[in-house]
Amino acid sequence: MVEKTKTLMDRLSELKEEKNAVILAHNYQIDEVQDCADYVGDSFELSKIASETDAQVIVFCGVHFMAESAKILAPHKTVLLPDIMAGCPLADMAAPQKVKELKEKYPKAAVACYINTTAAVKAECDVCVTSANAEKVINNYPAEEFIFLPDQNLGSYIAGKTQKKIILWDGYCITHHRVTGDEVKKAREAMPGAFLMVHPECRPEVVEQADIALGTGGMLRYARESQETKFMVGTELGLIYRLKKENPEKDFYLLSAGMICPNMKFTNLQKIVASLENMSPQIEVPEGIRVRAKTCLDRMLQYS
Ligand code: CIZ
Repeated sequence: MVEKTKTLMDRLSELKEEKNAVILAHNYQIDEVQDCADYVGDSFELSKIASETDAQVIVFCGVHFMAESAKILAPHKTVLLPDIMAGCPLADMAAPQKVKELKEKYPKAAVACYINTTAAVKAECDVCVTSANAEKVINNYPAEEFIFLPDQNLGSYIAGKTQKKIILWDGYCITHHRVTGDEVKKAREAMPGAFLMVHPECRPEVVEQADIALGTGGMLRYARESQETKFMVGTELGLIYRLKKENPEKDFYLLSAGMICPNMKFTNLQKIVASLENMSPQIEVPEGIRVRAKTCLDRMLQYS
């Protein structure tokens, strides 16, 4: 470990004790952030940990909507997002006003939102989903028609798994959507025999060519339990670090060199230490929005 990192790690340990803090890192974070975290996981796993931990301060190393979800579930805790500019372009593709307009246009439809939405959008929706539980929630929720937002690719994927009617929103994750069917065809030719797992945020033509479509938690489980030893991975680069760490005897290759989310790379060890020293930037959610957004998240638990 280089001297500077060691000093920062020592300082982080002192601050964690002094402030009674826990460090949560998303699966897409850079290596040093994953290594210094108390827990690494997907956004929902981390929000649940946030709500159950005894720590008073939660340092959420991810993007803005994730820290908001932690604050929604743990309103009495201080939630820090080490770089306030770490946003989610996909979450920003949905605004509460447009949700209200669509609800008027389709009065019989329930509104299901992906967890990648702002608290203000969740407050307008009936039920939240993650990529891991979307199919189950949609099939179990008592409605026959859904407005699904904001990810059109995840929405199309679910539409193929249910008899229910899905009205798609036109949003997408820039990191997953950039991969084309042609690129996948070439990647498969270049690496015959590799098992291809992709995220359902990828385009339908990419998902069709994959061996399996899973969220990050599902990919980690599959890699651990399967007999396969060589994987091509169609999701954000950060997951490759965790996959290799947990399965040192297996090989993992990123499906496409462009699968890097710039926002997920904003956070580093130095910013985590600074956020605890300054107790900033803190995430706040207005109570009126928080209570309604929590209902949307609670229903996800109820129907998944
Ligand atoms: O829910 C999450 O953490 C995201 C954005 C992706 C995933 O599949 O874990």
